[in-house]
Order: sequence, then structure tokens, then C-alpha cells
Amino acid sequence: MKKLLAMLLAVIMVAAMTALPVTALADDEPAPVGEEPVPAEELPVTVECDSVTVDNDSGKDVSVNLRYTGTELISSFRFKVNCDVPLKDVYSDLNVQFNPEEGLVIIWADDGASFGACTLCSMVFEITGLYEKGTYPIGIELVDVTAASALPTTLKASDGELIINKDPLMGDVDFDGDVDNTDLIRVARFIVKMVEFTPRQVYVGDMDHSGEITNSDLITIARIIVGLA
Ligand SMILES: [Ca+2]
Ligand SMILES: [Ca+2]
Repeated sequence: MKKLLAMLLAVIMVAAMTALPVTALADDEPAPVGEEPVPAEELPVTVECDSVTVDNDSGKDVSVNLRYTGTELISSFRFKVNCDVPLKDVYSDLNVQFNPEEGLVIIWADDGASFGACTLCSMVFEITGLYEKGTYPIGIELVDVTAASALPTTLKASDGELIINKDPLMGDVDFDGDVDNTDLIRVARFIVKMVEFTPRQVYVGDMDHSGEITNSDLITIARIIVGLA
């Protein structure tokens, strides 16, 4: 009976030993601790675009903050900004290159430097036309990113929106916020070809949206000034 028990014990011991994870005992492979390591190709790089609200009564600058919120050090970004309201230019104290036609923005770190999780840049652009009051989506389309460690990364972007909270003030051809005699005189001078107007001025001076500024628009502006319209 003792012999049988000893044999049974030996069988259990062998079975227990063979059930141990062989990989965990190998010298060249450390035992897994805590969470599973994130594969390099899943390290996220995220760019966020703020929503901004602007008036529409003059050539306002629009500031869009782009933030890198990842943990991986990176050396450069390329992304596109898509918006129905065209971007004119980008200003930033970082190394930024901008192609207005393509909406392509390139940001890069100085040699030997890299970006960490911080605000990357404030893009400032000007509204180049006149737009109706409304909400215009700003789409951020990341093209690629170069990690300082050369690890591959996953790109993510969050879109924003441009909210124009005022319609253009029709008749205000000098964009000072009022329709007054100064605007009337300017429109009159434009009609007799004494001055030239920018497309923005032509738009707000064309009171009846006929596509051109005529005496009819001049009369409408005069009626507004004296309170008849
Ligand atoms: Ca005015
Ligand atoms: Ca007109």
C-alpha cells in the first residue's frame, strides 16, 4: 500500500512539473508581468482639432489648435485640413510648412529633437470669402507620422468645426460694422468706376444679389441709412 501511494505521489509530481509553462522558465524570455505589452504598430498618435467660432463681418483670423496626445516621441507629422472655408496660411512658432491648395500641413522637430505629448501648434488662417452663418466641418486627415524611435504607429485624428455666427452685413463695404454714408459714397464711387472693390466688397455691396452692384443697390443702401429699409 505504501509503495502504491509512493508511486501515485511520483506520478502526481511528474504531472505537476510537466504542466509548468516551459516558456516562463526559459532564460531568454522574461515571464509576462501585468498587462500584455502593446504591440508597436498599435501605439496611437492622435491629433485633435478644436471647434472655433468666428464672426463674418471682417477678415478674421481663425485659430485651430492641433494637439499631439500620444506617448510616443515623434519627429514629424503630415496631415491635411479639409474645410469648405479655405485656409489661407498657417502661423506657428514651430517648424510648419503649409500648402493652401492641398490643405497639407507638415510639422517637424529640429534635428535631434522630438515631440512629446504637448500642444503642437496653433494654426491661424483667414477666412478668404464670405460665408453664410452656419457650421462648417474641419476635417483632419493624417497622412503619416515619423516616430523618433522609428516604431510604426497608428494614426488617429479628431475633426473640429468652424462656426460662423453672423451672416455678412450687407451694405457694409468698409467692414466697420455699420451701414452709413461712408459705405454709400464708396458704392457710388465704385459704380462710376472711381474705385475698385475686392470680391468681398462686391458681395456685400450687391444688396439684391443680382451679381453686380448697380444704382438699385445704391438706393437700397440709402434707404437703410435713412431708416426706410
Ligand atoms: Ca460701413
Ligand atoms: Ca445688385
